[in-house]
Amino acid sequence: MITVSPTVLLTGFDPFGGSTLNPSWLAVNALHGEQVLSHRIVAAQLPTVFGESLRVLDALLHTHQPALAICVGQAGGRSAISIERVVINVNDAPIADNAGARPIDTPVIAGAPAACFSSLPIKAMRAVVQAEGIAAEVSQTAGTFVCNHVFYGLMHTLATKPALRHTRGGFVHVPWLPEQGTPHMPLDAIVRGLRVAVRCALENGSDAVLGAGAAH
Ligand code: PCA
Repeated sequence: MITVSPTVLLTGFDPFGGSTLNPSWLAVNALHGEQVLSHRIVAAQLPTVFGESLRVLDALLHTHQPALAICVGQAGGRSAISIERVVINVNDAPIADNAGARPIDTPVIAGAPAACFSSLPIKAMRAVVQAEGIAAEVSQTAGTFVCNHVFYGLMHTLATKPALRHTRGGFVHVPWLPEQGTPHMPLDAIVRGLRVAVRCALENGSDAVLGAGAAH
C-alpha cells in the first residue's frame, strides 16, 4: 500500500526590486523535505508578479492539498518575523513587479470581500518564535504589493474551493538578510523561526488554546 504523508506547503518569492536574493525563498527552501509532526514540508517559489503568482499558487494548492499553506515574503524595513493577521482586497503597487506591471487600486478578486483574516494561530506562533529567542510580531498589514495579493488569493481559494476546505493558511513576512540592509536577521534564525511556527500551527487550530493571557 502506498501512503502519502500529509503536507505543509511553504512558498517564498524570487528576488525583486533590484535585489539579487530573497530571504523568503532561501528560508522555505532550506525547510523543503523536512518532516514536522508527520507532515512533509514542500517548498515552492512564486514569481513576484501580479496574477502569475496566484496561478502558480493555485496549481500548488490543488496538487498538494496541504494541511497548512503558509506563504512567506520579504519585508525590508521590518526587524522581526511578522505573522500577518489580515489581508485586504486591493493591489496598489509602490514599485513595478518582476513583469513590469504596477496596478494601482485594483481588486485582487473583483466582487470578493474587502478583507479577511489568517486562519493560523498567529499569537501562538509569535509566542513560540519568541521562545526561541527570535524577534517576532503580529502584523496588521501585509502591504498592498504582491505579498498582499498572494495572501488574498490564498485565503479566497481556501474559502471557495471545496477540495481545500481542510487547508488552513496565512502569511509571514521576514526581514532582510544582513547583506541586504538594516534592519536584518540571519538566515538561520529565519529558518528556525519558521520551523517552530509551522509546528505550532499544526498543533494549534486557533489562538483560543492560549487563553486571555496571550492578548499582547
Ligand atoms: N515581498 C514583497 C513581494 C515579494 C516579497 O518577497 C511584498 O512584501 O509584497
